[in-house]
Amino acid sequence: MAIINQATKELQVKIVYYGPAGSGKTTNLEQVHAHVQVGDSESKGKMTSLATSSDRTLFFDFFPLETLAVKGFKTKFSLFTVPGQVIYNATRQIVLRGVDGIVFVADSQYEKMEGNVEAFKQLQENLAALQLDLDQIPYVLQYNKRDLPEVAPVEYLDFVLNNREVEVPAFEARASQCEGVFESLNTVSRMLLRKFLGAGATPPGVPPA
Ligand SMILES: Nc1nc2c(ncn2[C@@H]2O[C@H](COP(=O)(O)OP(=O)(O)O)[C@@H](O)[C@H]2O)c(=O)[nH]1
Ligand SMILES: [Mg+2]
Repeated sequence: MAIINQATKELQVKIVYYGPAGSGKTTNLEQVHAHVQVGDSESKGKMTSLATSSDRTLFFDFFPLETLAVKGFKTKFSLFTVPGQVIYNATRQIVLRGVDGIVFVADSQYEKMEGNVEAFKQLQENLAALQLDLDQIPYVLQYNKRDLPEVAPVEYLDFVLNNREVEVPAFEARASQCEGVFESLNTVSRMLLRKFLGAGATPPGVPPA
């Protein structure tokens, strides 16, 4: 749940990277952490691991340079990944608590389609368990690993994952090359800023050229 502090003029939003194991969620966070533009070193938190397991929940937050002046509000973005392995569903639910926006990271490879579908279905179930509804939460789809040979066409991924009542923005990505990473983050951030501040487009930051 976004926190709007009228006294300090701070908006705090929580974005969760969700998807099947190995789709590239951690890679997204690492790329954002490495490349996001912030005002000074204090505006970017350390990448923190919330749990000790082979597939960790990662977290960091930052105040991007570009959003400092949206309606006088400073916006703090908190980014989380969830562990993708099946056994960690309890952790995924905990991480989803208070979520404002979601980047669903799908693995574009044909052989991963069932895992994508399963994770997407489980996302909705996990939200329902928290009395949340995906229809009420801004989210984008990221079709990652486009560099690999056996990937499904975008149309197919759209057909499988983006066929709900409202079509959402979807991005092709090569997260390990930082391609599509900021496109996804900026878009979901823009949706959040619009929702909570009614502000126009103000992406959280582009990586250096
Ligand atoms: N070929 C390719 N590999 C990727 C891409 N993005 C991530 N990976 C790799 O996929 C593996 C799983 O990525 P990771 O971020 O740990 O997935 P997570 O389980 O969703 O957090 C790692 O070896 C990454 O380097 C991509 O765009 N293309
Ligand atoms: Mg991971």
